[in-house]
Amino acid sequence: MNTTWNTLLRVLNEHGIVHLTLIDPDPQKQTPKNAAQIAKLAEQAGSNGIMVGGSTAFGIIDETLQLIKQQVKIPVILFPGNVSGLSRFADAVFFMSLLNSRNTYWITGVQTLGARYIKEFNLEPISMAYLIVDPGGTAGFVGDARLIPRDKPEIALGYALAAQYMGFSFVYLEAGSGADNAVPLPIVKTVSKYIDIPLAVGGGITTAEEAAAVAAAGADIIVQGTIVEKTLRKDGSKSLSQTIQAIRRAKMKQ
Ligand code: 1GP
Repeated sequence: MNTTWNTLLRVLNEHGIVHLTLIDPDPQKQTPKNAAQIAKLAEQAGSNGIMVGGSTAFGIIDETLQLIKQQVKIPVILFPGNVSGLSRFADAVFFMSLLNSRNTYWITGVQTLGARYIKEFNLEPISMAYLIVDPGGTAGFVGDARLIPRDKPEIALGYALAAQYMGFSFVYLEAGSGADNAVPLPIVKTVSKYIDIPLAVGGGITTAEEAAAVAAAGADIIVQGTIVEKTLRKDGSKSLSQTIQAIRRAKMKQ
């Protein structure tokens, strides 16, 4: 089946790693036109999909998605921070549950409110267990997360295995957008060693070396947002393409 999830799994099979570029459609951060330019350059650099979303996104998401869809062929996937992050103009949606939230709204509530729109908009839902690791950034604050301590890989593993047993398609370890430090490698190593579903890692991954280390530690999907926006403005797709080559090389060595 030619679904978005199957497309990503095929990339994973072929290259050992998937790279996703996150674009925050918040109008305070960029215009829909800029967002579409970033998406185009990210595709040229070899990124395998565009995630659109953010903890504070609201309002002009439809326009952003329509412009992005005009520019790229790679999948465009919603990463909604709330029901307002849904749009009929994407290919799929990460149907996420913030398992380590204190507030049931983020675990099953927002999903219940959004499910009908996903059906009506004919979006492909891809279930994701969302786990926020200290410091967690805006996502951790908004999502009222009991942040996974950075020195406790076993807690992350417990959540990740529980997610697998509950039937989630994949696990996403999030340190928070713009985090000073990405998810610690021992957490990535421990979780990836024991789970059988794909592991995504994001938040604060900046240099090619850092991304390669996260890939070598066992991540199947690497998500980058902030640094992509910064470097694409500076040098077009050059830095991002170097990062993507670095994560693929890291997997080839294994
Ligand atoms: C998305 O947090 C990631 O979930 C993106 O983080 O903006 O730090 O790359 P960055």
